[in-house]
Amino acid sequence: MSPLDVVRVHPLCAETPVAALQCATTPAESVYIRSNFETPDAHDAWTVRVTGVVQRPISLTLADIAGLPQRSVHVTMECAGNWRLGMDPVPEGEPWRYGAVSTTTWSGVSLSGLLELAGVPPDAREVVAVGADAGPRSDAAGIVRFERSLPIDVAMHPDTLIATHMDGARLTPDHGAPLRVIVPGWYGMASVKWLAGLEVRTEPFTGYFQRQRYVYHTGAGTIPVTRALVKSMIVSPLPGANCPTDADIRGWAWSGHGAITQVDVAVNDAWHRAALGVPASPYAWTPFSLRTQLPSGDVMLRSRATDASGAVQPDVIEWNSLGYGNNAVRAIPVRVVGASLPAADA
Ligand SMILES: Nc1nc2c(c(=O)[nH]1)N[C@H]1C(S)=C(S)[C@@H](COP(=O)(O)O)O[C@H]1N2
Ligand SMILES: [Mo]
Repeated sequence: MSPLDVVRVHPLCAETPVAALQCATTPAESVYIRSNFETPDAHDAWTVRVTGVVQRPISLTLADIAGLPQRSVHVTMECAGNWRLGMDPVPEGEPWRYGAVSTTTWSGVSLSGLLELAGVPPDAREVVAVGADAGPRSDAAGIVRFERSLPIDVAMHPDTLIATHMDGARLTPDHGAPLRVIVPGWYGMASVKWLAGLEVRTEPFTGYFQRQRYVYHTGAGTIPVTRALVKSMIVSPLPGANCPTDADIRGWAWSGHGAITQVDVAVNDAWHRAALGVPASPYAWTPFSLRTQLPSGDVMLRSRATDASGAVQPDVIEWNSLGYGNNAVRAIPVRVVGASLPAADA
């Protein structure tokens, strides 16, 4: 079995396969990949420049960064376009199914450490992370660079990292070697790969990937895509599976707006409260499970998560033209074949 389900080869976009989605920590070779441009070449002379309204513009080498205090975060990261194919009509963009989400450990240094070395003035409002990748876009003039801005408080949070490692090994080229940003709780677009610079600003950044992409375009206006919306995913049984009547329904729930407080699972139209497990970290998905009797025949399973902010997954997503943030409750059709699992005490 291939470790990734490739959606597009150039630039590489690939999903985590369903089998790997069952794992609490995604096997490193199956962590999804989403690149807007071809992967730039990493080299030992790589530097990150910290510029803008800072007190002292600086340039750090890989050795400088290796010398700063090290920190790790264990994070569920989801692409804002995950589950785009579930929208009707399907919006433009990569045709992601359910696998543009993964959970792994990222290690490196706090981004704030670099900002503090450069000196952040009190009126700083945003920090733009500048990627080394760029290319033409059909709806923009000239060459567009991958750049995204973060509010200053998010950039200064100790768990917002500049990562050098994923799952204990050096970043691979497709995951952003030699340096990338990791912003726990935010959709993936904030976690800029191939980090070449940080620009501290007092005025809002209006680059292509800030204002023309990674925004919710709805009839009502344009809203930036930021934190991940509350979502859940049943990973067992799989859609189309043959299930015994004595079923153990399991999955993951996550949100960038707070801890998961409740997951409900529906068997056809009857909703049951699922048991919640303990997430591996505050930024990682929460396991849920429901052991229940299923009726024979064709059965529809659904899951609905609630987070600490009170946000609940909607039954139907508000369509947006770029197809972001599809966190609608998903229906999993299964066929219940009657045979029972052995009783737990047998
Ligand atoms: N420089 C750069 N950073 C980037 C991107 C990109 O195209 N270029 N894609 C973003 C998007 S949309 C996502 S979902 C994540 C994916 O990170 P991964 O490929 O390591 O899974 O990277 C983000 N960082
Ligand atoms: Mo993404």
